[in-house]
Amino acid sequence: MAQNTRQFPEDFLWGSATASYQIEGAVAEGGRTPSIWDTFSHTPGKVANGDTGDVADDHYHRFREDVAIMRDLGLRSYRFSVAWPRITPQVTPDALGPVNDEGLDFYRALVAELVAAGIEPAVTLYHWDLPQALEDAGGWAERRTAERFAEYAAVVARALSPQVDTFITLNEPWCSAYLGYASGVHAPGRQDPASALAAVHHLNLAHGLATSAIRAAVPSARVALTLNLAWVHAPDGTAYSDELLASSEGDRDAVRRIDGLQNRVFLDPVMSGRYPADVQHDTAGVTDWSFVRDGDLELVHQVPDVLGLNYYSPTLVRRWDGSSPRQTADGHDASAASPWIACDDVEFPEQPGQHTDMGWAIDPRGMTELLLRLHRDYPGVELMVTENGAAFPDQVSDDGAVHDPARIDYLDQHLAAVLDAIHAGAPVRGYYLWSLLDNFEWSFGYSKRFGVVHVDYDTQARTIKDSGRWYAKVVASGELPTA
Ligand code: IFM
Repeated sequence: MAQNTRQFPEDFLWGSATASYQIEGAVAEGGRTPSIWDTFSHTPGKVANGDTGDVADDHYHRFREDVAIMRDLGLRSYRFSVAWPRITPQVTPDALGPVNDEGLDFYRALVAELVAAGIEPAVTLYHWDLPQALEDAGGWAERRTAERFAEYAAVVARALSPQVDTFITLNEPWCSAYLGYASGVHAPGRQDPASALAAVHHLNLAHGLATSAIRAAVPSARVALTLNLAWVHAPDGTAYSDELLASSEGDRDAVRRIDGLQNRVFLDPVMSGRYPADVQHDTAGVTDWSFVRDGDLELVHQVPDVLGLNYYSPTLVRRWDGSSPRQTADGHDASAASPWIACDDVEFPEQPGQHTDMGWAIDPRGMTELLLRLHRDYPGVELMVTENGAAFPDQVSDDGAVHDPARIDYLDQHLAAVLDAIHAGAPVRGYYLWSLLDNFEWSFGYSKRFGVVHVDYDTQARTIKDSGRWYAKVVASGELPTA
């Protein structure tokens, strides 16, 4: 009998993902103190329409209803993040401060609800809501933030184990470092490339220290790291390969640089205990990298049990000729500070084809390519798609439903791309759809909808979209429908 090529492995973990500041609300309840996103979103002009996460999806009060929706959808796993300022609200750069039981109790209750519904929790420890007090002392540009993070990580792991067995140290450190400290379009909104590169190192250090701390506190825990890696390619099809390190010219140089800043500056130290020499060389005019102390690379070099990939869109680059209008289809504002440090001669042309409401090109090939690259470079490590999904301008129709065929199409294509990687041998253990609920999309506020469940922000009514029903069928059958 022919192999069903649309069928996933039997033990494939089907889930969906959210993050604390994007859904919880209740920012002043349960002993929580402000995070950098509270400060940033309350700063005029930083977030579309002046939106904040003060209420968001009110998940803090409605988590039982949300877990019931997940159960109805038949989800096997739920990835959520813990808000650090709920757990140690008095943290300072020198001391973690007392643990706030009320904060832990919220997550204990959520985990209990999930387990009772037969849904496996996966916990992200840092999804961008840094306690403001730490930012006031330097934030991720300051080494002690990484040290406190490791202590906080062990507290959470101890409190939520064994009901939770997978702890993801960081979500997308690329965004924390470059959007937070170089372009400033994310909290804390700083525009200082040297601080951004210091943040890169301290985030890597935070992963390493936290991994050791979790493993010491809870030896049975599985530790993961989630990176938003880029499938970087040029108009002539050149994609990153190590050969580009030797011959860097024109578009090939652009591919190498962007790959270095987005992929290798995180993968190389964590997986191999070294920083990419070309990135250090390219950025030597910005910083001397003296924030990397003797012995740090051994601390950072903590290979996770699971590597999480967040993939949404491809990254098309080429060498900018210096005269024609510079293209920035990656979404950064050409007239403002760039997240791409020492890349003044790189531009991001628009990729032809369809785009989501974020303006992101739709190209599932990157999903397969990145999973295969991770498998080739790190053969023993389990892989997980920890985020994938799309924003579209959904509306509730007169029939009361939300018809979102474009999202169904996007999910179908990207799940097929995951299957391609599995068939080629990549050990991809699961997939978390971003996102369960429409939510606070950072500097875009509530103007972008990623959920498979629609949220009416006036009434907090939840409506499962067509894509949610479609995903439920895929989860139940373990296979993609044939066209
Ligand atoms: O909403 C974000 C999420 O917080 C991190 N990954 C990308 C998503 C969509 O932009």
